[in-house]
Amino acid sequence: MSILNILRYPDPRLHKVAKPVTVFDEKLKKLVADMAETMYDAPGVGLAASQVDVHEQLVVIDVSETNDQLQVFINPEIIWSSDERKVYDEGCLSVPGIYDDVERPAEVKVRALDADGKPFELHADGLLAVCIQHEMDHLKGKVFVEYLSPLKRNRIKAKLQKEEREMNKKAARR
Ligand code: GNR
Ligand code: NI
Repeated sequence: MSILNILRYPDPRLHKVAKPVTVFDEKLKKLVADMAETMYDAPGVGLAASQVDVHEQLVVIDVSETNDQLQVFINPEIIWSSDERKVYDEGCLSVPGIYDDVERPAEVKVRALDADGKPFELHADGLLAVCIQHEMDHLKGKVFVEYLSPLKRNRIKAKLQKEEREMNKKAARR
């Protein structure tokens, strides 16, 4: 298994639209395992393939306290969402250190395939519902900061670009 590099906002590759998975083979299983390892290592509660520069419709999520309830969603579709909305203070591994409120449907029903290509449906609420919608946005090339005001988004962009420059300077000195 390997830990994959997570793209950081405002990397333009985060805005690519992911294509459906069509082949369910060992290579896909390896990608799922590497994405799970990368998510647990980060640590995060979810990871979309787009974040590791693989532009295929694949998401891993584990919202359990014990980190032993991995859920894999391939080619996910939201087939129902509640009229009720909830605000959640979201974060993102591609936008490190930034948290802000995002309003989304409180509950969703999702249809997806598992790592073997077998279809399943799931009704989600709470953090799982937030996470599924956040990850599916990544697959569409959307990062949660795009829900914030342009002023906030530009401040976040500037802060992360500055951090990136500092990181690159440090790396060059070594
Ligand atoms: O680890 C994560 N935590 C989180 C918290 C609130 C709302 C969404 C998330 S998802 C995030 C991991 C991530 O960036 N997934 O794309
Ligand atoms: Ni994210």
